[in-house]
Amino acid sequence: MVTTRFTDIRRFDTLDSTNRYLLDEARLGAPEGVVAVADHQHAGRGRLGRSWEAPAGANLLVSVLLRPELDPELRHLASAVVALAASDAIGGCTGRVPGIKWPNDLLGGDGRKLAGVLAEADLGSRPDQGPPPIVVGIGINVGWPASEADLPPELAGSATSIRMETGQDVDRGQLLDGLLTALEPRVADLGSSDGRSGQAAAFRDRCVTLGQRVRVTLADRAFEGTAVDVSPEGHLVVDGDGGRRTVVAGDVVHLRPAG
Ligand code: BT5
Repeated sequence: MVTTRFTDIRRFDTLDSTNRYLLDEARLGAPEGVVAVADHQHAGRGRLGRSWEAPAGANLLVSVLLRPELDPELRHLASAVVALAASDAIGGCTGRVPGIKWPNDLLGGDGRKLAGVLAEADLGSRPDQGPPPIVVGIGINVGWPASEADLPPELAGSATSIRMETGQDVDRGQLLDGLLTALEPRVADLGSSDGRSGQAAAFRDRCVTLGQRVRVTLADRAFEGTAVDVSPEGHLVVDGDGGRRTVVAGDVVHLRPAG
């Protein structure tokens, strides 16, 4: 593995959540680059209080601690680079590079969810500990579900895995190596303006949401339009009936195909 940043890899049989663990470590002063991997999570987190499901030993459940110097409106780029690195790593292991649904999902060929990304920042951190920590976690469905029959009713028709997509049994350790190796230069890019716009452009190139008619649900309203661009900050630009709007990842409850 070629990485200088992600050398402290902490492995657990069981944790409540790798994101929770690293947020606590960050509060205690852990540096950028600590990685937490669990075979099983008993309280895996999705966005906005949703949960992330995976049986023990089947999938990759990993979080990384970043401390990028990013203005608040650029923070989504921290999760964007993790999604990109995961897409790189899956492509490296299987020969098929998955597309990314803005803001945080990797999709299989038929639009089912193959992986989800959750970024959580500790904005109350002490200034003497450097930029606020951002913990970015990703759950990649590797071996589970093995088939549609494995899925609980609430995920039927909406989740897939590397196994289901390709028929391959990918080694989770190799996938993690690939992810961290791909992530290293992408995180380094967050430190410069050119690097950031390069990462946003890479995200735009892999973003399968563009060109789609979408329904964007925010906390207090919803609207429809066509997703036309990803901004240099990583926001989604939507051409709607009421004009062009820029949608920020943290404000979105759901983004679904319209109609
Ligand atoms: C996400 O949330 O997609 C972020 C998932 C992040 C999980 C990782 S695992 C390592 C780290 N530690 C954590 O505690 N979390 C991170 P969201 O967009 O809110 O999607 C959650 C929704 O996806 C759920 O409400 C389900 O409908 C669905 N879902 C749950 N588990 C799934 C799975 N394994 N595959 C596909 N869909 C799933």
